Amino acid sequence: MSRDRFYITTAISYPNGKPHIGHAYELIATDALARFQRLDGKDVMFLTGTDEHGIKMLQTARKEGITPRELADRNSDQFKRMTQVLNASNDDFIRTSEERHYKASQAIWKAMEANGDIYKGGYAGWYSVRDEAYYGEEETEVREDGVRYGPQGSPVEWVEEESYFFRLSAYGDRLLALYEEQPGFVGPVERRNEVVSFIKSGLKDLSVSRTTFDWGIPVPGDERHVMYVWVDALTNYITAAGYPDENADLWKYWPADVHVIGKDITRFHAIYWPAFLMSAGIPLPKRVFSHGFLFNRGEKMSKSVGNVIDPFSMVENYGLDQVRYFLLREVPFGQDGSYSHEAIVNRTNADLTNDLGNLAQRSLSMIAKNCGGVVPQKGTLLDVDLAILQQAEEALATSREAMKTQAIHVALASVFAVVAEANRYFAGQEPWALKKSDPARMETVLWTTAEVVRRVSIQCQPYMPESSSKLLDLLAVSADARSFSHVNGNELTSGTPLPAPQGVFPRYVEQETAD
Ligand code: ME8
Repeated sequence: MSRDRFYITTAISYPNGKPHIGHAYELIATDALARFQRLDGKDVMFLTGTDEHGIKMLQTARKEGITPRELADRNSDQFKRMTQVLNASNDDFIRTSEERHYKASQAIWKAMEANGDIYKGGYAGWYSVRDEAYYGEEETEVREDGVRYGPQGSPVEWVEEESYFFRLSAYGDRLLALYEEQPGFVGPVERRNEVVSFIKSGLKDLSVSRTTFDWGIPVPGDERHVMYVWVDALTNYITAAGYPDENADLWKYWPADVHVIGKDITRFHAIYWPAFLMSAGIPLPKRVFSHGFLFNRGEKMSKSVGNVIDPFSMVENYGLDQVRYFLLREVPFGQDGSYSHEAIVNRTNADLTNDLGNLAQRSLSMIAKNCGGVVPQKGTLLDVDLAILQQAEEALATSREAMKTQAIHVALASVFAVVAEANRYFAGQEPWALKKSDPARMETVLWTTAEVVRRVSIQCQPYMPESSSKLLDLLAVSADARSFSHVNGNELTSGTPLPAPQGVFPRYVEQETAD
């Protein structure tokens, strides 16, 4: 029987600089969503990569005195390294400078052209290099410094040149119908509303080629033009699925189940992308989900302010799973969030070291000392035991529902509610006091606690893969019994030898030098 497929993507990042925490956040969240579906039995394809063309790349390269390709090579390697350092489970890493991507981008261009949606004209209007976006004059404003800015707060410049256009204006009604028929096409709902009102204000045709530089994919049949970077960037999602070879094995993954992106690029994914696909006769992705922005103590990160936090040093300082957990638990996915040293330390010491870590450590060391280092006897389960076991099982149902709408924080909260309750259970049952009075009952309480730790650890894998795996090792759970189908069933067998217990979540201790 063929398994359900699940294709999930991140945005592809501009490698005009090194990866920052916003990039790390998106990758970690998308990885958690991908791992969740994999553990739930789906055949998952997870894609990430770098978006290497456009004027922004060219300008940065010029400033550094290197070619855009050299800049792309150098920084793309950093983004690849980030996938490893963050333990991302992506199946592919696409670079838009690859041959396969030139083929796909030229093919979609030709398909849109064949459909009568591409025509030549002249463009005169405002362009933001930082956003690589065209803006209508009404979306821009001149500020006190005399500079004109676009809606995302980046400066815009006047551009006038010969350009090919995409007949975006013809797609307004079809796009509105799409959001009507598929209310989940854009999430969260605030982003959907923005997109709808933008379309209702009237769509203009989109300039889709440039002639003033050549760092891009040549327009088929007119090589003086390169494609507007967003035409090629969006196409990456189908390049990786084998387009234009619709017989390619990977094409089975298209349409994507969800494109995970940041809120600033919703317009490109929820308007331009489905319009290009409709024009080219390619099925549409099922959903676009825009997450919020991360701020350092509430301030926007920027190189000039000097508060850009390097994800590599963050992982080194706090630990990978601590960073993953913090970002996924603390920030409701879809909303903006803030992080600070104190918030990370407090959250991870409280939830990971004190709650989950201690639960595992206390129960497993009691087992090592009092039950001969094997899984204790289950005995007769009382209502209190059954209740906590059941809550651990129910968290999975809650998580499955939450993950349908990328509510990662809700899924994670349901798992950690079990951990908190299990700590109350353990304290309330006082297994240390039962040691003399009722050793059989002590074993049952320890068995129940260990079994809850097993159920919880399986469910923690999408968020904290490495630590969860260590916990499952401590419970002697075999590698083939770690998917979600084993949460309910395959319970710990009394008498199974267990390895010596070890702490999994060390407490973060302030160092003299820490700022
Ligand atoms: O936009 N917090 O690339 P990019 C959270 N190449 N997310 C953030 C963030 C922050 N502070 N800063 C950026 C691009 N992001 C295009 C995408 S897709 C076909 C092309 C997110 O390197 C941002 O919203 O500027 C985007 O989803 C991703 O990081 C890459 O941003």
